[in-house]
Amino acid sequence: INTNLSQASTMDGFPRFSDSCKSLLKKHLSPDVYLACAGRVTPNGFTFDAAIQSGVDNQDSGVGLYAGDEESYTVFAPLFDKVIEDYHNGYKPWDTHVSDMDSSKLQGNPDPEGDFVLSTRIRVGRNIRGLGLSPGVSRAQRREVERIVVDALAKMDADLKGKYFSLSNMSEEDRKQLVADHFLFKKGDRFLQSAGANRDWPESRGIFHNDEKTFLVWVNEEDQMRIISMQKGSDAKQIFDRLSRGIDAIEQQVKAAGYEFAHNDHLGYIHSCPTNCGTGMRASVHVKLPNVGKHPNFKQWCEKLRLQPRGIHGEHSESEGGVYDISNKERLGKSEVQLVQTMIDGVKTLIAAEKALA
Ligand code: ADP
Ligand code: CIR
Repeated sequence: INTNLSQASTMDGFPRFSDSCKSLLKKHLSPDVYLACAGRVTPNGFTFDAAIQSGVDNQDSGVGLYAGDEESYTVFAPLFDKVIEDYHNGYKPWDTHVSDMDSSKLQGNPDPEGDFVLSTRIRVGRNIRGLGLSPGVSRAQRREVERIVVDALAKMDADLKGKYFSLSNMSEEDRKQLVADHFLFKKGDRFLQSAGANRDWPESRGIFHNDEKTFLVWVNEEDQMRIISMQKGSDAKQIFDRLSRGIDAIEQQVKAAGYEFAHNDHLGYIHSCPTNCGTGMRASVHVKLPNVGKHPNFKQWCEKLRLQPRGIHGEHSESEGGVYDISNKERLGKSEVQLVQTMIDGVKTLIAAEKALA
């Protein structure tokens, strides 16, 4: 397999973008970048066409590209580097990423009276080195991931102890309820569908959770693992602490099984979507902002606070009853502690604005 830059590329396959398309893929896929990448393929056989298919099919993508394996980030670096720099606030190809999971450093509560924040959730993604990322994983590798992760989760104890529910055995009613209650991923996401990440659905997918549904792990969705800590209210410190213990406990078991998390000093934890590299962390609140949310400057304010607004059922959904999902936008180049603090401080500012506008 030739992963060499010198392999001849032509513009014959250059994608068409609509005038209204605002994706980072369209913005950064110049003819030069295309010619540098189009003839390349990763050592695992993941092609450049596969990496950009989601953004070509879905012209309303915000980003529009996915990695099929850890090597995609280097083999297709002319495109991935530019998108990463743009999304993660100027992060450069020579920058290094540092992790910090010390929850005792977190300051303050965004809503101590409990009038605005309904619930808080912090998630990270993790993938296992050598087993493909969802757009490029083979069926056998996906089965191996489920086996490793389910074995690891069976060893959780105390408040992290729980049960694994395979999607293949789950009733449609139970599945829908878990999605509606904000615990489980959606089915048939068209962005992941085009990326090839939904092959063999629902095989090898599932969810683990403790009795209280405050510690959850999604298996083989967009990433091999999404590790989640959530609860009602706004005690980010407690949620972060539970998450941190959960990640450590899983990592220990993954190592005992002879594997390791895919990670490097530049990209932090490797994820299938370039928006998630680094910490893979999205710390969010569901918060009542009926006045701020409909203000014409809402999106600009969020951008300035380095926050991302989403709707009530997550990405690509709408707000209902003035409740928004507000989280940190960046995940790379800042530590986990810094990102959760960004969310806490920014949400405090938005709540102050909501009070002023009410
Ligand atoms: P991800 O967070 O993994 O990027 P989504 O944006 O699709 O993915 O969100 C996944 C689910 O988590 C959705 O059902 C969403 O409503 C829910 N969720 C996100 N933040 C919160 C929160 N603070 N409280 C309760 N549910 C939340
Ligand atoms: C898009 O470009 O809009 C989708 N591919 C999602 C991008 C970021 N979200 C994510 O990783 N969950």
